[in-house]
Amino acid sequence: MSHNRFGKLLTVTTFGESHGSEIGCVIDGFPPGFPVDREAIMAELHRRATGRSRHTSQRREADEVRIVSGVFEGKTTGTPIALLIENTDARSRDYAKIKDQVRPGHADYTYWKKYGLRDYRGGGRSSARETTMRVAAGALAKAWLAANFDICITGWLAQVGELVFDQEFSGEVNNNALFLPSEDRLAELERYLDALRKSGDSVGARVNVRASGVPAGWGEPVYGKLDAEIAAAMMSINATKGVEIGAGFASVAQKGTQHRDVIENGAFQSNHAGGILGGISSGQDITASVAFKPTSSLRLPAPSVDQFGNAVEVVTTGRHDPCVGIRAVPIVEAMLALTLMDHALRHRGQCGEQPLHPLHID
Ligand code: EPS
Repeated sequence: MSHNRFGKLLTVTTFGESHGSEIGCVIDGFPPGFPVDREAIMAELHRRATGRSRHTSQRREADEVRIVSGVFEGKTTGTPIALLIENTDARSRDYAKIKDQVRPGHADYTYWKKYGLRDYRGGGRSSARETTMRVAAGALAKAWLAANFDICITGWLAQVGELVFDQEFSGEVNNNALFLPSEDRLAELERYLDALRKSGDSVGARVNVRASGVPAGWGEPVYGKLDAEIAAAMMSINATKGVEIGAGFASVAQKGTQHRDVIENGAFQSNHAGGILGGISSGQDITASVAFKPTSSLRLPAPSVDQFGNAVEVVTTGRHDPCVGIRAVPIVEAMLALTLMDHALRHRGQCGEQPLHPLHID
């Protein structure tokens, strides 16, 4: 299976399956001499981990990261950084019943059609377990962006089903286990999720993300647009069904006079562009919004087929997320961090460190 590598100058190759012995990644192109804080990686992994609340999968992975190479005396050496995490709590027997069956809404069918076989244990490579390594690599990218450019990346849960949370976001509170912008509606969301879990169903979600402090000028024209690569990065996350940059699909109903971000007193007066113009960062906050589908592994029976074409009723047992969008928040942040760091290196490679034009707009 190819296409397991992300990025151009900063590359991350992930490997492993949900129920294999280990998952891991190799990060290549990371600049040398950067201090690596294993605890900071662990903190990010903990934010994404299963079993942090009753509202996410109850699989309890230790997610202890092992730094295998590329770091010497606490600093990156410029050589490939390999990270490994052991899978400690896979329960493959949960999948025995559906090993020949197609879960409606899952990649079971398409993996069979593409490869002729599939590792049915926990979804194998198609499992969201793979996103662990994105978050580990993203933790390094976040730290590098913060140390070198003071860039801050914040994601939050903006919507779950019909519950919309975005309006209250002040930009500060982001530490509750459900990644709500404000704790004021935590109880309401918990009640909603409790009822959902009891019903056996799942629900979709929207995750918003913002990067502040990104200098103007990052990105590429035409085929390497920053917004295109952010969209691709987000679409590569399991269960993503849509990505918006800035005003996104709301742009459809806007007039040009409303959408354009006018410049007065040396500053942009709005940010419908989401911080990207012509595929290149403008220096405004980069904003994106990602839609996650409801997960497809449900204990509620559904009509389907097995691999021999027989009609079956599929019931998925095991430990699943009723709303995968919750744990997607740190993954979205990680993918934005990796995309931005890749572009930082690409920009430096072609244009150097210094701004090439004196005009500056806040
Ligand atoms: C997942 C199914 C569940 C989740 C898993 C993602 O695990 P299992 O494969 O054991 O059924 O717990 O998430 C993780 C293990 C993780 O670390 O994110 C799926 O179908 O995507």
